[in-house]
Amino acid sequence: MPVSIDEITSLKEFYTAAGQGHVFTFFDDLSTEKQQLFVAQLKDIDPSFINRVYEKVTADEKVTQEQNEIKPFPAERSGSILTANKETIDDWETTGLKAIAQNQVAVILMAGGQGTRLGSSAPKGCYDINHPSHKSLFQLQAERIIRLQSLAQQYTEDESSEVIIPWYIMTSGPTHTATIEHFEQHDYFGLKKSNVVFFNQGIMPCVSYDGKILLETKSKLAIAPNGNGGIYDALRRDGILDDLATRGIRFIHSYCVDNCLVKVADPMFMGYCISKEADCGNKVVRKAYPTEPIGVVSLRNGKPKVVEYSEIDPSMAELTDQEGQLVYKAGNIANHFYTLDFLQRVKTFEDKLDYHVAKKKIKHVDLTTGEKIVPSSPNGIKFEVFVFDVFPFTENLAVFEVDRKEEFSPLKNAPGSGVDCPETSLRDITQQGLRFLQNSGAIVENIQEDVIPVEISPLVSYNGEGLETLAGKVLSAPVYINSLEDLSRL
Ligand code: UD2
Repeated sequence: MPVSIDEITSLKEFYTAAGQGHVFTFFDDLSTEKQQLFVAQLKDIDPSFINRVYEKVTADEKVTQEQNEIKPFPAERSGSILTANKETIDDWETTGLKAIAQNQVAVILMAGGQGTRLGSSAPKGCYDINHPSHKSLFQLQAERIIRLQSLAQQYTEDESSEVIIPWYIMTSGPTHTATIEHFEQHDYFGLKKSNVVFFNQGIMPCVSYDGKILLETKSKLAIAPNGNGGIYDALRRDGILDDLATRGIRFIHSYCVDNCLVKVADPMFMGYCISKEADCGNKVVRKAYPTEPIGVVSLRNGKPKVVEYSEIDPSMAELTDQEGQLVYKAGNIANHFYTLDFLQRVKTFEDKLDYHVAKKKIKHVDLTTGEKIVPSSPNGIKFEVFVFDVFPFTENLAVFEVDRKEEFSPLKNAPGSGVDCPETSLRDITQQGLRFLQNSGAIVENIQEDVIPVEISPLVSYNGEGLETLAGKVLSAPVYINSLEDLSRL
């Protein structure tokens, strides 16, 4: 139904009273159709809320680190796969697999980021790191779910019952349609469509450094996804919490899209957190160098907190102990565990979650000339909530240290940049494939420098298991095992 003049007048008054009336600068010259669309966008946003967020984040920037007592997260409160004995690790894994077998585990993928550093306009999950099979990151993750479902089958009480790990994928405006199209084109990579659920995170308007909402065009506000912490609100708003409850899910693994080594629904991590009766959990790796772009888990005023790499004070990041090790070394890799109860509880403290400032280059329209401006340096602010900002509100956060080389190879930067880029992703997953073969007792010969020596499909092995038949065999590279049939031929 067309919007009435009265409605437009009161909307103008609403924005003007909040000091944001400039968004109507070009309104009267727009076509009726554009006016209608613009009004629909403006009605969805509360300008005084944007002002409050802006005032809070700019005030928070002035709070110095000294005013908050920050300490490293105590090692004795973390579990570590690097130091635990085999029996303990096996126990964690069995606990996790049993929960999966009882269909109590779901996975949430945060895939709403725009991947600007990588320089690709497609969603990051569609990225092909140039694996021989040219699988996308989404496909690697889907195949790990399929394999894990079949590994957990042996723990079901009734062998005929189907193990399902439902996969919830959070997208944002810029990634939503292309993500769904990618799954449709690939027939959901062998997963049942009904067990893959897409949901859309929220948005926030972008503002200038003095807090004024920017116009992307004369009839549209400049907006951006509201950060991966938008997950909590989106889960509730889009009915995902209800769907989890209906399916009988108790434990959830969430993770970020751009890590080719990610252990989706990792039974060891799930089992560790379940055995600790944690409400929330976080995986960490040892931070490699002070400026590595990962957050560090610490304690702020006694409460667990991730200090993000974009906000850490350099003196804190560089601090070393007597052995020369980084003091703040518990590096966050964006892999989180939650109980469903905890996710349901988030609404009780959600209004206390902080917004963070990301200073970005924001395309906008000049209000005086109407000209489109494409800035070459940051000119405004995007507001983001971080997924880990719920940690201070947890009752029992489990921190779980894992082996970086087996679990973390982030894809952040453009090809050729040498760090956290497609080449390092391919190198790390290939090295892992070689380790899987060597650990199973196979010998790989004829490795040539210019040929990728190994690819093992996650459908064949999730974590190096399932390759026992290769013990003692001499294999000539390249060894590409794409299916159980390929394996049986070796
Ligand atoms: C994230 C972590 C950082 C470290 C690093 C490891 C946060 C806030 N920071 O930093 O501490 O663990 O990853 O790789 O988690 N995303 C959304 N919606 C958004 C923004 C991001 O879904 O609005 C997703 C994005 O698609 C990705 C994940 O969140 O899967 C992490 O986003 P990022 O790559 O921008 O995070 P980064 O590398 O700055």
